[in-house]
Amino acid sequence: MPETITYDALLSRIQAHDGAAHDVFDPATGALIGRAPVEDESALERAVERAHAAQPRWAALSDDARRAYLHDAADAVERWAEPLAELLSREQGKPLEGLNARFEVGGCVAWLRATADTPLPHEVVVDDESTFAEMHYRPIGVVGAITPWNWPMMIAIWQIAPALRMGNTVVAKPAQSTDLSGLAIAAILNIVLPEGVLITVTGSGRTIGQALAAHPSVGKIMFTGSTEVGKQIIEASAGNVTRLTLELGGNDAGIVLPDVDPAAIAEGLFWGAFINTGQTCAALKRLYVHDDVYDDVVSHLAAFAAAVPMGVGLDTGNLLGPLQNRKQYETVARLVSAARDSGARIVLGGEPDPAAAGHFYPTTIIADIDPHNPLVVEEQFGPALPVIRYSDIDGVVALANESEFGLGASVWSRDRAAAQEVAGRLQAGTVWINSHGGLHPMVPFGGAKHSGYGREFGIEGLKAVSEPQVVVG
Ligand code: TAP
Repeated sequence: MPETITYDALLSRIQAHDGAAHDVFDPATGALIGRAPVEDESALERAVERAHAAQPRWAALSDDARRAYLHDAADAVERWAEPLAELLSREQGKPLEGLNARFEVGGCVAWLRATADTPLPHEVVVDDESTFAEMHYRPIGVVGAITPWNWPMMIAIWQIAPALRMGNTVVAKPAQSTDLSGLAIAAILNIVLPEGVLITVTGSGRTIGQALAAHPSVGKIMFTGSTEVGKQIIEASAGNVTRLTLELGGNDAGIVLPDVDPAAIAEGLFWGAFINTGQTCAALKRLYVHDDVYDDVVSHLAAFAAAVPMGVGLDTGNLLGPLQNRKQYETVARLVSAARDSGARIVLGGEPDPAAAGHFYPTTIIADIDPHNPLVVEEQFGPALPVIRYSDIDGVVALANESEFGLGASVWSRDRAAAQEVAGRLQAGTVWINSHGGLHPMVPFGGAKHSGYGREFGIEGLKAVSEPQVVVG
């Protein structure tokens, strides 16, 4: 019998059928969509043991064999793409269309294939009369993969695919508010992967996540989430000298120079800030605009923003959705209230509908705001963008760099050399020119300062999940 590729078939593979579980609700409608298992530390212990036992066989395969598995996994995700996107939309809230659920599933396929195809040959570091030395990249062992709820399938793939490619096995711990999405993407990969190579354990971060980070048989933790939890992972893993890649919070600045065409950049600014309804680590979260073009940039941006539909993800035409959870909704509401109370000008939005069933916060743009207002200083992680006026480039660079975060930044100008000069003064892991937040599987990505350390993607990303070994002679 061929597999039945439907949403119900996907849900029945991953739902809790017995044992401890929690209800999962659609953040757009409040409807119950399923039940997710809640596992305990003994399940984590069993998972690490299984992954540890499976690792030598997986590592003993040739690199080509593991690359073929990743392509087979990409084929499986392509076959199941529509049910995966539907689940993502129902559980995370993001619409099917636009840079949302189908786009995220497509990103999983693209990253699986790119990770399979990235070459990582031995590197000759010295070859002279006295010495021949090469760098080889060996597996670490078991990798723990801990993910957030904003891009729950794609970020899982960012961690899992390179770890598998390099001969590690993986124990994955999804964010509890999107654990069906984490279970689903792993279940589809497991249609093709050998037993024990990828195991998902669901449950609370404070128990399962902490135990994974502290486990002596886990050689590396790939973590994406908040800076606060990142610090807890550093502490939990220190005793085992566990390797860490930490992709943490961000509060990306965008700096608009005075020579821009405000109409031409409005769309790029909007999607830089509002992709995934603002719930993106490297979204543009504070926009600094030169006084000469300030009013025009604000009005073109607000006009573009007002026309972008927000609503239930499965309804045709919507490009923005709800906040994924109530806690995040409350953070955005608190920060917008603080901005309003300070006398900042609400150009668009700012008035959520109290009767809405889901966690919808309207697209909000706030102008004439103090650079030290909480909406500017804190990470809002939602659809509310502060636009700050500036007149002095040294001053605005200093403001951009004041943040403890340093994930991304952008500079907007018709003059590439001028933009690059400003880019060179910004403390951020990535600086985009005339765009914000675009990622590519071959371009290393990661943060400076409290946005974390280590780099994902491309050759750097493969090296990050391997143990470098120098072979001399
Ligand atoms: P967190 O609360 O940090 O949760 C992230 C993950 O860590 C979840 O799976 C969580 O499990 C788990 N966790 C919680 N406490 C833990 C502990 N003590 N030990 C180990 N694991 C623990 O973040 P979030 O709310 O999901 O995501 C929002 C934040 O992530 C934002 O700051 C955002 O900027 C950042 N983020 C960064 C990036 C990149 S690439 N830099 C990408 C996306 C998001 P539970 O869900 O069960 O608590």
